[in-house]
Amino acid sequence: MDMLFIASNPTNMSDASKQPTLYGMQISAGCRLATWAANISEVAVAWQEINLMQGEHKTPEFIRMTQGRHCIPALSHTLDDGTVLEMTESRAIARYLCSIGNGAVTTAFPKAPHLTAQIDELMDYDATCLYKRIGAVAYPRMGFSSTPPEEKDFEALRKSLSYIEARLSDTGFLVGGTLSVADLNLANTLSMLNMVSEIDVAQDFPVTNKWLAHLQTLGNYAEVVAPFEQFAASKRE
Ligand SMILES: N[C@@H](CCC(=O)N[C@@H](CS)C(=O)NCC(=O)O)C(=O)O
Repeated sequence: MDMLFIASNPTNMSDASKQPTLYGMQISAGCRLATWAANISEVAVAWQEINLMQGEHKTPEFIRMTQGRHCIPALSHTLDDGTVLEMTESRAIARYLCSIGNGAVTTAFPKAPHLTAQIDELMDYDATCLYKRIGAVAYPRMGFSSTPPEEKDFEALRKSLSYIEARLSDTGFLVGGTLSVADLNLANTLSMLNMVSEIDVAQDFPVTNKWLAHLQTLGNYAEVVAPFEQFAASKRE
């Protein structure tokens, strides 16, 4: 398990020893979300690879750190007063990293709770619906499921894309006319569309397509997604 540092320009952190550590594998969508959020928010994080195939998530220390869940991504962050935050759940980790960072990614609108509610709504939608729908189509193609996708799975995914298309305003963002963690979350999940050649996003969902193209120019998206793109390409061959 090699440790390396993957982001520069620490913000709001008093010294390097207080940098959070992210644990995971870059082909995991949740790990990519956390890494991308840290980069855009200029939070320097240490990266520790946890190779699931080699069982590195089943070590006693990782099981302890994840409170028995042994899942990635996980984050550990020692605060200035010595408090140790150890947590799982990619969306919550992304929110946290954005909230301790440079403010480039909105996580809440303190003066407009109705907008915060929309961030929450969309991220809950990702967790409970969108991710499962795209997973139903993409996971079998990545070798992570043996259930081949059916027409109803494609229809469900199209329904989600129609929903996102309608939720995008002419500001080019999902909520409040500004970049929020909901944009990062949903765009990151939709990176798995590269396994779904049956859906022509550019033609059928042009607003979503433009939004995705813009989001993919932000921060180190290209670098973060590269291992997954390579993996996906190898599965498409
Ligand atoms: N809802 C969680 C899902 C985490 C999850 O299922 N991670 C998978 C890899 S993508 C994992 O760690 N599997 C190994 C295990 O659970 O033992 C999140 O978004 O972080």
